[in-house]
Amino acid sequence: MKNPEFSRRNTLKLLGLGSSAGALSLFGGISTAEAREQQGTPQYAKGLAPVKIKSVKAIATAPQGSNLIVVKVETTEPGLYGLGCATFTQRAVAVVTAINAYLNDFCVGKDVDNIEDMWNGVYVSSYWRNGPVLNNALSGLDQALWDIKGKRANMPVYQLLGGKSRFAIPCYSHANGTTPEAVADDVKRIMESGFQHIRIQQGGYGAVGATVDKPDFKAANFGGETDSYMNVPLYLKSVPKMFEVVRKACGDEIELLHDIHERVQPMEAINMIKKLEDYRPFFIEDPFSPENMEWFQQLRQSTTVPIAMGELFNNINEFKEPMVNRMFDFIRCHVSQIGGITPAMKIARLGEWFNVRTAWHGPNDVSPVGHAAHAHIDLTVWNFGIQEAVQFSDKMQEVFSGCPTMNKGYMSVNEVPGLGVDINEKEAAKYPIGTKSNWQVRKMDGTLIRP
Ligand code: GCO
Ligand code: MG
Repeated sequence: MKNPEFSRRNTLKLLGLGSSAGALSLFGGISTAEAREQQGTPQYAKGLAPVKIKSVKAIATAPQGSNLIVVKVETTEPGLYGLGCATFTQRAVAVVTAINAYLNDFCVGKDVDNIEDMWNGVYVSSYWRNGPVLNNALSGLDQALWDIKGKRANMPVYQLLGGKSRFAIPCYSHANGTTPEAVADDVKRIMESGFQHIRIQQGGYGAVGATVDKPDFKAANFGGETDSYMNVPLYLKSVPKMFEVVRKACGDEIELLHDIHERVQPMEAINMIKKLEDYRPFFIEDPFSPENMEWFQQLRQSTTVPIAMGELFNNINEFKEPMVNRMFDFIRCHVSQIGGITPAMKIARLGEWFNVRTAWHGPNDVSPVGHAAHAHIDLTVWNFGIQEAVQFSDKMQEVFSGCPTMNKGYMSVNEVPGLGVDINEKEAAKYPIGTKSNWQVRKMDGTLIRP
């Protein structure tokens, strides 16, 4: 005879009361509380107490000159900690304060596993939000929590993000020179090391380094002593010439990129980009300032040269619509400037639906932890475009172990649980950060240029 207790309704109620926990107590001979406790603790953490955040601190270091900020999240599980990049090199001290004075208090005692909730919690915790300082602090925490989750899951973060869509990450390197011929020589040198994508700049941004004449504002003692001068007409003429010389010297195969770095008037940028069509640029970056997003319509109607935009973006409202309206082809966010891996994955997924590919900002003022975070995302997302890469000096690798590696133009991550990068705090302390940065660029009459 069927035991009435086993009636379907009772079984469902039991299961409803805590799903399989009830079943476990029914069939496993242990108390419901034990079963719920056991059921509440997923397989990978069976026997492990829930892990809480014990402390959040900023580690500041500058082994290669650029100020780098890394967040270290320590947990209640001995030896388990995470690292995340919070590098805003021009205002590094402000980010350190945001982390040590606010983030630590907010996070201590909270569960390490709920990254999405932690992200949104910190994001609104200051009421006012979306700024470079607070977003970088938030990014450090976010990346560190992903690092911890990878270590708890015993797998590299890219596996948590969806696994590999490619065997390694194609990257671009930087060629420079004060003349087009010198740039071409530098491109050849970099091609020999296997890169198939190379950014070309003559004299740095805005050809500032290729200008010899003394500007009128300096003769008039206007502006600061260290302010630099940009000869806009010379720059606008030099870029098409540089592409012509490099294409002739290095061939049609190599993918060439250039960064206008928002330094000219929108219509000047549009006219110059049109002159580059014959040289098939892979992308032209930051033709306009984030303050001039409306000009993209005009640009799209004027030329089909692929465009990359975004290292200065902080706020989703700056790029959501332009992406949906396909106003550029590559999104170049500085991942820590927008708040870390969590928002970057959302931006990449959004881009997939509108053919906008990723090209995360990856210069010297990103820590090796940040470069690793880029790489884990890059390995996973289908709409990956290209990754900006840098070389890590020996000093840098003494401070940071497990840095991503470069081989023939491809970046690879350290195949260990988490993001794969660790820090030696004693070594890091040998290279204190500074507060000086100079982004004052002026025209002949002294007018400041958005740098
Ligand atoms: C790039 C960038 C950088 C920035 C620098 C600012 O495309 O790599 O434009 O070089 O100028 O990161 O601190
Ligand atoms: Mg740039």
